[in-house]
Amino acid sequence: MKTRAAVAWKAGAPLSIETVDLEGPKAGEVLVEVKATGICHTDQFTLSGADPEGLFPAILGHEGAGVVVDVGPGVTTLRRDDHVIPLYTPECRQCKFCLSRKTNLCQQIRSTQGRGLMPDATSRFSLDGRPILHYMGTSTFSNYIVVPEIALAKIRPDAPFDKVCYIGCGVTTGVGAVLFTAKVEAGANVVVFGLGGIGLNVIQGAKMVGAGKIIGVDINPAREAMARQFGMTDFINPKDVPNVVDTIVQLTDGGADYSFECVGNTTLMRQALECCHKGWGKSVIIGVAGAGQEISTRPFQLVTGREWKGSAFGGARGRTDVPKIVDWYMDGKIAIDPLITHTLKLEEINHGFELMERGESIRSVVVY
Ligand code: NAD
Ligand code: AHE
Ligand code: ZN
Repeated sequence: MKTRAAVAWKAGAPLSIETVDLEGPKAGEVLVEVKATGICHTDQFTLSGADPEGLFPAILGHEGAGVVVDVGPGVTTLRRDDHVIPLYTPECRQCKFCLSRKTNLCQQIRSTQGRGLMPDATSRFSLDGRPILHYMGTSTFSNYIVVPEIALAKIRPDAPFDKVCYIGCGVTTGVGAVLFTAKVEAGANVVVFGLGGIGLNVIQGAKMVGAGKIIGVDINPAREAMARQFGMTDFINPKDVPNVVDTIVQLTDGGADYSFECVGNTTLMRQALECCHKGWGKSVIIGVAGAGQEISTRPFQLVTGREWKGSAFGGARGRTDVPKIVDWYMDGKIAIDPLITHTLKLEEINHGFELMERGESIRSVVVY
């Protein structure tokens, strides 16, 4: 079949709207009509060329929601008309990683997904006979996609696509990092570096579990108002203080219980670790740093009890946890609507990237 899609032909160039060919689902695969997709900073990171795994030409996008149109042979858990969220972190429930119960990083299809291919090592997308690669196993910047069954979370049919698409990455990543990765407890002091599409969701997760102080750090002063609305108690603009780490240590009587880096900046990653409380402070890296970058700190920071860890997709097990997070939204336990600052048509997708780069949007959502 044919589908409209925003194609990334090469790094650093705007996306190009094309009508591409899409092959139908093979065994264990599902054809999905994407109804809406968010634009995450990771899409921008890949398009910029800074992602060592970034491959071109490709159809980017990984924050979508849609409807099942057709299923391939052997698909048992989904059928036509089911509402779904594509998962860049699948959940096969059979691999060593899934069975460990220690991680959400299902590896069943990771090697082909990382090469922009379906599990049979081919692409379903092409134009004039030339293959176009998938991205993060999802490619939600295409109106129709083919996705493995294990990479789809079935969600309730009354959830609005143009809002719950954000649960496909940003909401789950931020809220999940608090609940599933850090397991923040009530009363704990939390520091969030970067108050964008991810960091604001860390704030709402922290508020949800009853955190004590919730300190936000951002160089964009326009982020303060929205962050306060979501539960931030204190705001630090690094440009206004001589030393961010000292300021946080003073505000928290010795350091944060938990910190989250939601920018992808290795200098901030170090600050996020070093602002943590001696003996127990935990710092979680969420931000994705550019190709070849490294983090550093004095080992003494770890010897004296601080912990450094990372979180992908908020530690959430997609098929199990995503439907629950959709319920939280529908029950009013988490907010999404105020964070979706712009709704665009597919033809306007490059404007969505510009808004993010200029710091004018939290999330832009493309509605098909
Ligand atoms: P965003 O662009 O919406 O937000 C980034 C925020 O960081 C902005 O508010 C910006 O003003 C702020 N910022 C930039 N430089 C700063 C600095 N030096 N000090 C303080 N604040 C600064 O991006 P996003 O969509 O929220 O994504 C954030 C990061 O998380 C990106 O690196 C993205 O790739 C990554 N990410 C990771 C996962 C995961 O599973 N680990 C999932 C989604 C996104
Ligand atoms: N490809 C990059 C790494 C990108 C990365 O860390 N991706 C996150 C999701 S970001 C979503 O916005 C992730 O889940 N990683 C786990 C995985 O298996 O990719 C690079 O630096 O190579
Ligand atoms: Zn993302």
